[in-house]
Amino acid sequence: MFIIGELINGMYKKVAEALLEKDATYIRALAGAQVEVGAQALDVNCGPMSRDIVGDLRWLVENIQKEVDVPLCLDSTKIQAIEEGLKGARVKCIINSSSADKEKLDLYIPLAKKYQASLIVLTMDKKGVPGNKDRRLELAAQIIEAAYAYEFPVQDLYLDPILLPVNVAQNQLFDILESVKDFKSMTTPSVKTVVGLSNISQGSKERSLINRTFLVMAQSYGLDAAILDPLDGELMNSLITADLVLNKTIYCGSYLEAYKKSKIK
Ligand code: THG
Repeated sequence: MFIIGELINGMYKKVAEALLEKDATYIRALAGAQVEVGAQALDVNCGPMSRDIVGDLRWLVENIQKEVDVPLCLDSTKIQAIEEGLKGARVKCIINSSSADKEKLDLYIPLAKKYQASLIVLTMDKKGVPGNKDRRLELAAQIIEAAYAYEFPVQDLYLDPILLPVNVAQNQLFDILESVKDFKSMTTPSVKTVVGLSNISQGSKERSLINRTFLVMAQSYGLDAAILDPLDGELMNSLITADLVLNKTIYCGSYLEAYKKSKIK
């Protein structure tokens, strides 16, 4: 499982404050702490309160990479902000994200190629988030077709079935799991798959339990990557153990420690 730390997001009050005050020390510490416990990439999102998304994303990118050298997952709906982040980054980037609309793909795929970045595409379009797995598959096919047309490597393409909160779309969760498996079977080599894990428990109690239960299930459906809270130790232990059961890592008596010592490389 490729672990993308979710905590540098202006959705969190402290991050929004740090952005406002340009508190680089706080942001750098948050980057370091996530990588320390096993994050292999960091999501970077200015949040809904930012008044200067382009400048804020650039500032975040510049300061985070003073602390860590993992790939950065540039999370914005504003393509100018993403390009500014790409320009400022000396590490590999993941563009987060495009929708499946043709006019968006025509902008984002060439951008990803230009900067040799990976690209996350959400399986949604102007008509909204799909209500079933057939529609997700249809959109996935359109996205893959566009990637082929641009000769964009499918291994650098992450499809996101859009994980919805259990308290609003409980009946969608099984379809989302099956979509992960469906997407993986569409191409050779396979496309990659990713979800924003914490979405599932927004507005619920027992958030950590819901997150880690779904994550383990999604791992067994072939999920490649997740944007998650790496400081949630129980979640990380479940992730590591599921990778072990799925024969992704070698078993030894103290596999949890061994895995953590290796910083989940
Ligand atoms: N897909 C892709 N990118 C994404 C998402 C996705 N990026 C954003 C998001 N979804 C993933 N990141 C988060 C980060 C935080 C939370 C959920 C998803 C979260 N935050 C608390 C909340 O809203 O309750 C904030 C609480 C606080 O203020 O402390 O849950 O799906 N490609």
